[in-house]
Amino acid sequence: MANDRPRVLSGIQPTSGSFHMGNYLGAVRQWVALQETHDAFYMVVDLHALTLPQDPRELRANTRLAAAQLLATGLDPERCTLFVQSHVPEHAQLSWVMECMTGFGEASRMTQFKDKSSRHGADRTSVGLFTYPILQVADILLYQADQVPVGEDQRQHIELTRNIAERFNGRYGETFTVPEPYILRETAKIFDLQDPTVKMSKSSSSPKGIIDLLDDPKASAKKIKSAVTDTGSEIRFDPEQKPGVSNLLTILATLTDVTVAEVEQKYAGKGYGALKTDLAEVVSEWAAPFSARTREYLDDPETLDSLLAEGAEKARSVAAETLAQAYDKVGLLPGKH
Ligand code: ATP
Ligand code: LTN
Repeated sequence: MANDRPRVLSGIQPTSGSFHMGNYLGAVRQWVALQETHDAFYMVVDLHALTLPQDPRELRANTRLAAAQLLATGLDPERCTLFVQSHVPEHAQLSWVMECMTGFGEASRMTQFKDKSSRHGADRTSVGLFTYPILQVADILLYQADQVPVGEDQRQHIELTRNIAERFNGRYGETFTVPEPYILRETAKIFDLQDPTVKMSKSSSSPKGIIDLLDDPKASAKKIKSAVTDTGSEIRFDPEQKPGVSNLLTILATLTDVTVAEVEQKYAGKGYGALKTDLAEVVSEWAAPFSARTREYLDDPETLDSLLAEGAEKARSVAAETLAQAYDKVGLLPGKH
C-alpha cells in the first residue's frame, strides 16, 4: 500500500443481518474498486449502531456478519485496512472534541436525524442519535481522508465534516484534510422496489421493497418480479416518469458492468416481464457465490477476528497520531500514554 495514494475511508452499520442492494451498489462496490487505487480504510461502525436499541448478542453477531460480507464482496485485507470502529478508541475520543466544535443548531439541521427521530418519537430518541453525525466527522478526520465513498443520503454528513474540518483548521491551524464526498451519480440512490420514489433502506423499507444480498435467490426473484413498475409498457430510463423501471435498469446495468443505455437498447420492444426475469437471474448469479463466501468467513470466526484485530492495529497507528495532534492543538496537556 503506497503512501502516496490518496486516502479513502468509509463505514457501514451492523444494524441488520444482510446488506441490501442499495448498500452494495451505492457504497460497497466502490470500496472494492477503490482499494486498488487508494489507501483505503473501511470499518464496521458498531458505535453508530448503538444509537438505536440493540440486543447485545445480535449486535456482536451482526458485526462479524458485516465484516464477513465486506470480505465476501472482495475487500482484501492485503489491499485495504478493514476494522471495527470500537476497536479503535480514538474515534470516541476525537468525537468529543468535535462535539465541542459543532453548533447545536448545525447538528439540529441534519435531515437523517430529523427523519429517524420523528419515526421513533422523542422518548425513544437518544442523545447519541443526535450526535451520530459528529462521531462520523471524527471517523473521517482521524484518517485524514481525501474522499469518502457513500450513497447520496450521506452527502449532508460529509458536508458537515468539511465545515468542521475547516473551522478547526481556521481556529487552530492546518490539522485536518478537508474530505470530498465520492458519490457515483448512477448508483447514488437505489430505490425501494415497492415504492420507487424512496431509497431502499434497512430501517424503513418493507421486506418486499428490499433486495437483501443474503436472501434465498428464490425470495429475491419473487420480490423483483413483484416490483412496482410504471404505467405503459415501454422500457426506458426516465427516473421522473418511470422510476420503477429506471431503478431496475440501473441495478441490471451496474451488476452486469454495462451502461444503462446499453441495457435500454437490449430491452427495446420487450416487456417488463423479460427485464424482471433477467434481473432476477443476474441477482441470483451474483448472490449465490457471495452468500457462500460470507458463510465461509463466518464458519471460521477465529480467522475473521484475527483479520479484524490486525486491521484495528493498522488503523490505530494512523488514528492515534491524528488524535494526539488534535488534542495538542486545542490545548490539552499531554499525559502519559
Ligand atoms: P438506514 O436506511 O437504516 O439508515 P442504510 O440502509 O442506509 O440504513 P447504512 O449502513 O446506513 O444502511 O448505509 C451504508 C452505506 O450504504 C452508506 O454509504 C449509504 O449511503 C449507502 N446506502 C444505503 N442505502 C442506499 C441506497 N438505497 N442507495 C444507495 N446507497 C445506499
Ligand atoms: N453514517 C454512515 C455510516 C458511517 C460512515 C462513517 C460513512 C459512519 N461513519 C464514516 C462514511 C464515513 C451511514 O452509512 N449511515
